[in-house]
Amino acid sequence: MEKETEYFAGIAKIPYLPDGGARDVMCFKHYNAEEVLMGRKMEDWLRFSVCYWHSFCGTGTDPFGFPTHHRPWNQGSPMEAAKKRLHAAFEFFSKLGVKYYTFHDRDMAPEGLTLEETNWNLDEMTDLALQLQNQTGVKVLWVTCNLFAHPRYMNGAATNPDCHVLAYAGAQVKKGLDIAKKLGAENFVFWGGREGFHSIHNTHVAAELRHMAVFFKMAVKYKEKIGLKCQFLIEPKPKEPCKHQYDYDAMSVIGFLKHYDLDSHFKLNIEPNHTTLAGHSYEHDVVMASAFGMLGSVDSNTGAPDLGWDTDQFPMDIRNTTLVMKTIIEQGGLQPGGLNFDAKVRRESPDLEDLFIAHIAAMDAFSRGLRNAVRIIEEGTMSSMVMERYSSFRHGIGQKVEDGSASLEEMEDFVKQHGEPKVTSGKQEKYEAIFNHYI
Ligand code: XUL
Ligand code: CO
Repeated sequence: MEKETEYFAGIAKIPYLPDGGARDVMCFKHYNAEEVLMGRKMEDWLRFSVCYWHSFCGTGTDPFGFPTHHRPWNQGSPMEAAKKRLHAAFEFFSKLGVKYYTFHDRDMAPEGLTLEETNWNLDEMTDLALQLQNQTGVKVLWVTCNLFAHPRYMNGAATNPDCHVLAYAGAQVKKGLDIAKKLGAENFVFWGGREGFHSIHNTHVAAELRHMAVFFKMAVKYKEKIGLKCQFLIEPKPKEPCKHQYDYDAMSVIGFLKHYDLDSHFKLNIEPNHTTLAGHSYEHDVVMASAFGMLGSVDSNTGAPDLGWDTDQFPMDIRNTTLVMKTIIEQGGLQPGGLNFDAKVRRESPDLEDLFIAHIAAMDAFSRGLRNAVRIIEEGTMSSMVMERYSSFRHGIGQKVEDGSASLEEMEDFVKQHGEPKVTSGKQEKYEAIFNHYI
């Protein structure tokens, strides 16, 4: 057999060198995969995943400029390039030491002239993917269907006003679920980039939401039929490409799922850059989804607040990673989800080594976040302050409110007996000072 090209020649398996200096960027200084923290290996808390589309399909184009990333695997016919890309990706995963990857159906294999031809391309490419997965031990964190790039989807997929387009999306998802099963994907994501509207004048919002719910129900039914064991995830985003997207943020999606009785079949894949686009703080939707038992996975990236669009940058801020990891530990981990780097190296970072530097730095940022969160939780200073803050709910009238047995009449009796509540400081600055102690 012909020997496969080495795409990242000169780069060996990335080592853990905790004493590395400031200029040593091709090593982990904090991520030590096998090290056990709070009873679990770092790699199992973090479950890092590389996304296929940005790192292997991205070319550095932006709305104003041509490609700047000329990758050696983008050569030959579309299918030849797809195979080279897959080999390059698995070399990258192995050298980086990441156990998971994520992809859209259309990143993996080019679309043909008909649905049948497209599906043959997918069959051929996923045969190769399965072979490479078995050789390297790298697994699929999640698969998703690209229901937004092709012109047929310009008015939406599951919410398209034309049922013919909805049918196409359904056929595509059916195949997506088949390949999820074939490759042993642990999750399946729905991101509705064009499920929304640009003009309220031409949009029947109630009908579109109903159709989207029916679409999800068909997916649940087919998943059960083929015995696919994976977690379904919806990824909220408020806008871009639509002016308004139905899956606006965590709470909108949770409300939608509950309304249509779909909440037992889905969790959320939260992407912080989408959260900040919705006008929330970085950690907001991670915390909100977790509070409802709905946090399934995280597309670990960050935006640039001064730009205000989806810049998909690698997460580098230790405050943010600490808050996310604290939430993840508190809910007992993210499995079967993970931390997927839905992030792209900048257009101005075209070197192949930039792909490594970006992932290593982001993995270290999350490892520092994990280490900080472990200290915060193990030392318990903040949690005991929070416990104390809510202590009135542990006895008497508070306990009755807590267990749902209280009435308004009892509230009135209580106030008549005890008068005015005393003014209590929220101690925000004290919490912030303590949090900073761990960063
Ligand atoms: C788009 C986005 C997608 C989803 C998968 O903003 O985040 O890449 O993660 O379709
Ligand atoms: Co994403």
